Amino acid sequence: MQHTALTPALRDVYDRAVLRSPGELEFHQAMSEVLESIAPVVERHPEYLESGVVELLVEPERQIMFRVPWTDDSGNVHVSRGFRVQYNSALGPYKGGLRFHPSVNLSIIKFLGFEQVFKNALTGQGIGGAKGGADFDPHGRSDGEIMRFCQSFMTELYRHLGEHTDVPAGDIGVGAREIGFLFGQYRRLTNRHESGMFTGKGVLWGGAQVRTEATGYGAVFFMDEMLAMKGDRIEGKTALVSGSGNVAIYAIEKINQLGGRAITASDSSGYIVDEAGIDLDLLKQIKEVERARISAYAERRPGARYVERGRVWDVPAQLAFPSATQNELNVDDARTLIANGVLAVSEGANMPTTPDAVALLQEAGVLFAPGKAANAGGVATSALEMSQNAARQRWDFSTSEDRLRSIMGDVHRAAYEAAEHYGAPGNYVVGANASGFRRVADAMIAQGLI
Ligand code: NDP
Ligand code: 2IT
Repeated sequence: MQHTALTPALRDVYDRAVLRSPGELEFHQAMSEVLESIAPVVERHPEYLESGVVELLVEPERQIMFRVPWTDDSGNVHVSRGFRVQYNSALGPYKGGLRFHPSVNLSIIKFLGFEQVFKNALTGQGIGGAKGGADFDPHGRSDGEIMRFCQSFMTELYRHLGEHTDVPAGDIGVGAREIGFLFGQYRRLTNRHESGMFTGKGVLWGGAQVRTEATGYGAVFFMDEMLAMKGDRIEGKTALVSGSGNVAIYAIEKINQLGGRAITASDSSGYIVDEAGIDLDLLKQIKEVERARISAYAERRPGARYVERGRVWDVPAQLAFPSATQNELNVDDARTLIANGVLAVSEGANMPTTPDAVALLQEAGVLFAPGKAANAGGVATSALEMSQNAARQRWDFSTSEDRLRSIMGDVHRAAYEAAEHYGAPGNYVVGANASGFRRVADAMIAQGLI
């Protein structure tokens, strides 16, 4: 990878981290973006480098890897690998989701944990950063198989969790069903109904209103804030959304509520285009109830078409919300989006846009919101769930949504102002990283580095 913007001192930090973690390409990618962004910060404040805080920040505080044995419905034994990377707890208890997907490995969990540290700092909610998961593939597994997997996973992980220690939530492959099974096993093992040790819980048993919707809604609120700075708005605009999971579905819902028109959704097999606007009830029925493939949408909706294995970014539209997975929008996709006149990109997923694609979009004047700012609404609402659990309160939907909207406004302002302050006006990547970095680094220094 090219590091034209890395100063020699930051490059040394990067090179040492890479030597210590060879082959962890996603982690290297995430680290390189942050280190490049903070170059103007350490130039003005050399004490960050001199104190060693940058070097400490790139190394997780703790990395846990464990065996997860489970049996399928035919009685066959399988072994998965579980992870929890507890990255940084300077600002609060470790906080971040669990991902169940066959691609999961240490590099992916480390990149996600690293991103989470800065994202959580940006929310201003007093939460540290972590990520975890397993290389388990939930697709096509029965409820019983999912339950046994979750129970086995938690049987090992529970000793590392707790409301003041480490508080997981969902991510790819971990939704309401999995969180129920994971929480139930924790309760059984500890004999504690410890609401604050998990977020994204069912609303009947301690879950917060709007947590399900929060990441997708938040990515759309962030887009709205960016457009507003240019005197523009979502209303009347067409939007591309990739993915059809938790983030994508609620991004589509909020785009439509704000008067935009979301026209695509996708999964790992292909994408659908519905120029009339996505029928959200149908999409939810197929994805949340039936857990079927996205192709089923085109079979049931007149006028919609399904494109197998295509690139959702080939469809012309004004706004784009990559909301599936990392590195799903590459430099060729960026070229296509620009040629089709895209105005702005808001990342619902974590690191969905490759670094060269980000650079190209920014050079073309496309507004670009990095995931650690744009998708921070999910974890911010998790922090609101923790507050409600601690106070034994339950806020209603509109109060919770108002809080989310206001937090996204704060996140936007922090990233926007930091970008201006550090000489990169309009560059939300620099702004988000610089602002998040300073908050975590200052807390680490105040608490003593060694
Ligand atoms: P879900 O599991 O609910 O949905 C994931 C969607 O992305 C599915 O449509 C899935 O398709 C697709 N997808 C996953 N992996 C791939 C892949 N390798 N190639 C193509 N498509 C893929 O996950 P979420 O919606 O929760 O998460 C989506 C993204 O948002 C992730 O990057 C996650 O880290 C990020 N995020 C999630 C938050 C949350 O609160 N849930 C908060 C902040 C960020 P298929 O079913 O075919 O695999
Ligand atoms: O990437 C993320 O921010 C999440 N998956 C949500 C984390 C959380 O603790 O709510």
